[in-house]
Amino acid sequence: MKRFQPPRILSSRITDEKLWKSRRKIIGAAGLLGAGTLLGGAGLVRYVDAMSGRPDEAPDDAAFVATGPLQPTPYKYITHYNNFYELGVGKQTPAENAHYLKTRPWSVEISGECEKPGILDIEEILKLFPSEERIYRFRCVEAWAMVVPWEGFPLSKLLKRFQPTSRAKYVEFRTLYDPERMPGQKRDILPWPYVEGLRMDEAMHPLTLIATGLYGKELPAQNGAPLRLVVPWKYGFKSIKSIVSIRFTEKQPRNTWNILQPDEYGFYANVNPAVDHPRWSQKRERVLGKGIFAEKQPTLPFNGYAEQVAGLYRGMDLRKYF
Ligand SMILES: Nc1nc2c(c(=O)[nH]1)N[C@H]1C(S)=C(S)[C@@H](COP(=O)(O)O)O[C@H]1N2
Ligand SMILES: [Mo]
Repeated sequence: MKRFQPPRILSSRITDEKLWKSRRKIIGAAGLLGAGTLLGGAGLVRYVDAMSGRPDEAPDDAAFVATGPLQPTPYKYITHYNNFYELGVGKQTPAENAHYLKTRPWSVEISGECEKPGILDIEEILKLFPSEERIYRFRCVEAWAMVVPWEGFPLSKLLKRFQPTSRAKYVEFRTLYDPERMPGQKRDILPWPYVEGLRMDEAMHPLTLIATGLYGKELPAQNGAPLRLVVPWKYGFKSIKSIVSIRFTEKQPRNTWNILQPDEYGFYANVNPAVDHPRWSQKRERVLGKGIFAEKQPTLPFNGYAEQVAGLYRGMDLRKYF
């Protein structure tokens, strides 16, 4: 694996990040689970326009401070250290190949166990479901971590519109299959298209987000434009990008990484420092943007969202259902 070289900072990107910071006021819990449960926890956190920033990474950001425990990772890292095999297997190739992924026209088909299956155009989706900002921790199974200020809406709002039946126990998601727009699909590195799945209660959980933007801007292609899933208490691979199909199912769907290596990647993939990946520890994580020599930080159960989601798994053996 190539060692990560911090990307050159594009001045346009700096402006994006600065704009975002200057226009932000107080960001609360968006009325979601009630601010009380969240503030001070690792979930949605309250930020104010105030000050700080590490001079080596955001020299122009000397006037910003996160008052909560979640300080967003600089835009350049979130957008230049990606996993998106459809746009290349390197960490920086998705950004380099972003121009291949044309995101218009785009539509999403909703099918399976629901009363009102249908197809929604991306413009319609953006109109129907106004976006809110959610600052979430992100933890890749490869043991790196960051904090991402997403824009998006709860997946539950979209799903409810199609009226899932009582037979809908799971939701399956698929990425676009189009080797012209996704040149990585010309090679057999993964079985295409990329597929992911959630249990219905996970999909309906208020933390589960459809992201359509980043730092107050449209989602960059390399982060899964025009819309991707974000499940902050699960390892990164569950957060499937560039979705074109959502299907309600009775049976548990197989997800791409589980098909490929079932002993390494389970269906649940809840962040769990107590259950190691067969080839490496999951106890600690490297924080992107802090430099490769910085001390790793401990990984938290459910990536810090245990208070909100541990109840979904009560009584389950999380070693077996990893
Ligand atoms: N379609 C698709 N979705 C994907 C992937 C992928 O290769 N293809 N990689 C996954 C993995 S392993 C991770 S860690 C996250 C990375 O998201 P980010 O690049 O926005 O940080 O996307 C996930 N979603
Ligand atoms: Mo990942």
